[in-house]
Amino acid sequence: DLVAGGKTNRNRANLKPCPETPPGLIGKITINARNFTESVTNDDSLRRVVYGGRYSPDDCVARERTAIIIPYRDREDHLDILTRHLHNILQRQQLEYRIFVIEMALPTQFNRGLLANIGFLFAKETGDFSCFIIHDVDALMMNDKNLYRCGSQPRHLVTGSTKFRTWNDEYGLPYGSYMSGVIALTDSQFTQANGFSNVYFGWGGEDDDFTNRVQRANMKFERPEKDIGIYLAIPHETDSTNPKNPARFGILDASAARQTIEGVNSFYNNRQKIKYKRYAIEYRRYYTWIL
Ligand code: BGN
Repeated sequence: DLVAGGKTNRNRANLKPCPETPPGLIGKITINARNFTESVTNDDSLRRVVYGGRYSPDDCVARERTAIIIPYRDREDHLDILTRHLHNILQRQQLEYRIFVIEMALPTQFNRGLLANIGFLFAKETGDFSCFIIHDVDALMMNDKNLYRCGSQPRHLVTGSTKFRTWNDEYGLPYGSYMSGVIALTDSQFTQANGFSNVYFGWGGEDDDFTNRVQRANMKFERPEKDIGIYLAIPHETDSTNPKNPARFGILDASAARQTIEGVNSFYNNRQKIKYKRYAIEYRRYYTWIL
């Protein structure tokens, strides 16, 4: 019984649950925007990560076993910053967790919803997770009290991001029903919504579709307190190789009719189970990478 950190702990069965409120939290985190990794590279947390990007506290039993799922393409610098940042904070939050990075084989157009579904299915196959977090690659949480746990309803962990800053709010949202960036759902919540739609290729719409799915499944997104769910978006150029999907408006309009026939349960029309071919899997230092 080798636990995280490489130490053998034969008394795991006797461990107490971790406290409801993790004792080591700091609150608002300062991130050096000119040198993102500076604040975490000196931290012991990176040494405690087990290859494949996982961790489990060795002095208590975590209250949540969280799978972080990052739909990904072509943002290696962001991934490096985000994963270090997460290891640093999620360990302070005393979570058991693992980071999965799901990448689509080119030349297919990016499909964030499909990757989220596959990440969810893959994580379920891999471990016994109590919470699934679909995470943008460029979103850095700025308050470690934003616990990466699930709730009795699906959770939108973002109350504001620098990506949507306005003249009077450093951390904004583009519109009230925006539920994207970082979301946390249990297996049953994600399944009840039938996951994401698989048919949005290119940029935009898949997240609004998912918001509608959650609502139609009689659930409601909840957010943390305003000053807790704040995020720094790593600045980047518009991604010219992931163009806006011009069909997204029409697809979104017809979203209700597709909810039960395509999603995490099936690819389309229930004719086939969602299928994907795994080209590669690598247990990298800070995350598990699946192509
Ligand atoms: C919305 C996009 C979202 C995106 C947000 C924030 C659409 C659907 C057509 C109405 N939605 O406009 O996908 O996350 O902007 O950038 O394009």
